[in-house]
Amino acid sequence: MTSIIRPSVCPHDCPSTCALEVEVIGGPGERQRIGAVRGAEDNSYTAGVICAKVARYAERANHPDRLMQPLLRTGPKGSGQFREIGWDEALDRVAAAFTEAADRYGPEAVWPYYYAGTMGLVQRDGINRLRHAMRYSRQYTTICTMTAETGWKAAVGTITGPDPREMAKSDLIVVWGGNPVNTQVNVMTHIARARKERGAKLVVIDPYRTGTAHQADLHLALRPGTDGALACAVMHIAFRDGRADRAYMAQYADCPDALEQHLATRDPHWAADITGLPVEQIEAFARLYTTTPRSYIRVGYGFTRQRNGSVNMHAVACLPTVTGAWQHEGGGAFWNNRNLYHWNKTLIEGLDVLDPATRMMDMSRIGAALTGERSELGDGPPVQAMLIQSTNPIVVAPDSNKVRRGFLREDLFVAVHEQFMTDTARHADIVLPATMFTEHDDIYQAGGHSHIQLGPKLLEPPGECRSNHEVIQWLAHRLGARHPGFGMTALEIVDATLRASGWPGAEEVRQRRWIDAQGSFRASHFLDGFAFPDGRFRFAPDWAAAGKHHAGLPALPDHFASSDSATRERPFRLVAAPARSFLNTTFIESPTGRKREGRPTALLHPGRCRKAWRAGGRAGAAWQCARPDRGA
Ligand SMILES: Nc1nc2c(c(=O)[nH]1)N[C@H]1C(S)=C(S)[C@@H](COP(=O)(O)OP(=O)(O)OC[C@H]3O[C@@H](n4cnc5c(=O)[nH]c(N)nc54)[C@H](O)[C@@H]3O)O[C@H]1N2
Ligand SMILES: Nc1nc2c(c(=O)[nH]1)N[C@H]1C(S)=C(S)[C@@H](COP(=O)(O)OP(=O)(O)OC[C@H]3O[C@@H](n4cnc5c(=O)[nH]c(N)nc54)[C@H](O)[C@@H]3O)O[C@H]1N2
Ligand code: SF4
Ligand SMILES: [Mo]
Repeated sequence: MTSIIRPSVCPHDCPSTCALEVEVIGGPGERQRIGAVRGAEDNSYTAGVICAKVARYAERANHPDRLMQPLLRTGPKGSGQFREIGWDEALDRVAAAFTEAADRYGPEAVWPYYYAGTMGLVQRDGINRLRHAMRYSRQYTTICTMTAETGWKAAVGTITGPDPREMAKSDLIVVWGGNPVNTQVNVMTHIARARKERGAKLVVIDPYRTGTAHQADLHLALRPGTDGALACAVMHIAFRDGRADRAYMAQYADCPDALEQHLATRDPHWAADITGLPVEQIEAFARLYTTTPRSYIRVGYGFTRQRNGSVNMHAVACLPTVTGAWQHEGGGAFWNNRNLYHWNKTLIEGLDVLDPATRMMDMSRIGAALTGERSELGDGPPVQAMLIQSTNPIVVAPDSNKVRRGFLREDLFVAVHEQFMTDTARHADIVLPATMFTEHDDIYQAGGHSHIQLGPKLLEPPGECRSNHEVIQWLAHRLGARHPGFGMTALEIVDATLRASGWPGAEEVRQRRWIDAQGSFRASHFLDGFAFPDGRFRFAPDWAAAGKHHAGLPALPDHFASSDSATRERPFRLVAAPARSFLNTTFIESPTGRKREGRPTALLHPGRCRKAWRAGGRAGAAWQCARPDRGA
């Protein structure tokens, strides 16, 4: 069989958004499939490196369990009993259920629900066009990024930062609450460069000795949820030892004097008590950080997955403002580049027909919403019908028992558009088979670097798989939804969106392979100021601007003790970080990945385990562990 290599881009929810080269096996007229997948050598961020799970994507795309045909439930909810039906019948049934729910309860009884299975802008977000055109309930998109985003924006004002490729020019890289060896391998490429070429140091701040921590010169294994305390102590030391850049702060920060005064009591002893780190280790890290101008903090998501995540993110973002590291090449802090791309998503999402009066519900509270709690429903109708694309809420949303109970409701109609029979799909009334990224057109932005890339359709989908875009168009047609976007192909929407956002059109992007949207050095290092009207970084954030639940948040960076503390019955805090071979719940069907991950296990520090066991475990507490002296 013939095979050719075609350019593509990884669609998954990973900051690396790798530029790919995909082998397509089989010519026109033959049954086509994908073969080898490699990272593009000539993309300056991907630099030829991708993760192992995508390198063996053929295992996923050509998997025997892929959904190939629309399905209708024949057994009880969740039984997994379905029979195959045609697309017309499937779509007619979805449209009929939506119409019935809307007629009986009003359009807000329909709740389209999606997340990040694909990060393509058209295939992921097009569901919002249908939502807005039909005045269905809106989705407050809170999973994963909300706490991080809130903390970062409160400090910096926008979501960009110094070019991540500059890490190669840093003398110190601090990976704070992230585990890039597992979660975005390309960060390690650029760190490796800095270490090899400049002898740069790597510090990792993580409660857990991860693969990334394993490679570090210094690993600070603090208690979960105590990053704000560590950040405060480092800033305290900077002021104490005369290494705070007062001239920089006078020009670029809002209230350095108030900060200095506030930090006077946040010394390393105070932080040691909270974080569990030795004072000497805090001092050593602070010395290294405050004496290295080219210090780059690569901020992860992991440390914001705590109730005080936004406060801790804000505190960490303050560090380079105190030292002035933002000014230097290879210096500053970086979380995500989301605001680099200035998308105009009117066409994709139907923003011009959005009615702000329609109900908005928090996607993380889907359990409460589906089980009818008024805190979520407000004074609106119950949720009676859903279309779910690109997400697996029964497994990924919090309070999963409640989520499952909601999905078992007999009077709830659910259509799930999926590539595999996930737990969520198993609970659906109708299952629709979805394409994979090589089987549809889309455009992608990178969170962890600065490229816009086109991911073109490379081969015909197998079986009856159809894209998210096609399903939205067909449903819009059946439901009588009106919007110019409903008459366009995915590629036409890509092209129009690029142009409306000030970028070249789709054909030019295809020819150039990617657009590097990185701003100038001055802009990305905030040399003309941070993204607030007065240009000043916020040591004192305006939490009220972020949302209504701001009461009690600290006025300046601090340890915000909002997490549950250990008790005799519940002496541990679980850190549930991503597996290397899976991506959230994607890739769990991969035989190689399953073999590598084995069964889920929780790791306990042997000393802690022994102590807790002595204190209460024996007496039949809520947790159990193997006898600690035999190793847990
Ligand atoms: N292989 C793989 N890659 C992935 C994913 C995956 O599931 N698997 N998921 C993707 C997605 S959606 C995301 S959002 C990113 C996330 O990727 P990262 O930004 O790397 O974040 P996490 O992996 O969630 O957590 C990183 C680390 O934070 C640590 N951590 C937990 N609590 C704390 C704390 O309180 N303080 C500190 N300092 N550290 C803490 C955890 O031990 C973990 O090692 O990865 C993406 N890439
Ligand atoms: N238990 C658990 N919970 C988690 C996490 C975790 O790792 N474990 N991670 C947390 C984080 S950081 C995040 S970001 C969220 C992620 O939560 P989700 O966005 O729900 O991510 P996944 O669980 O990977 O589910 C994505 C689903 O989309 C499907 N999919 C992929 N591409 C397409 C497509 O083009 N069309 C359609 N229709 N479907 C597609 C995949 O087959 C997969 O089943 O979960 C959060 N919650
Ligand atoms: S590292 Fe992330 S973006 Fe790159 S191929 Fe793997 S999952 Fe995709
Ligand atoms: Mo995520």
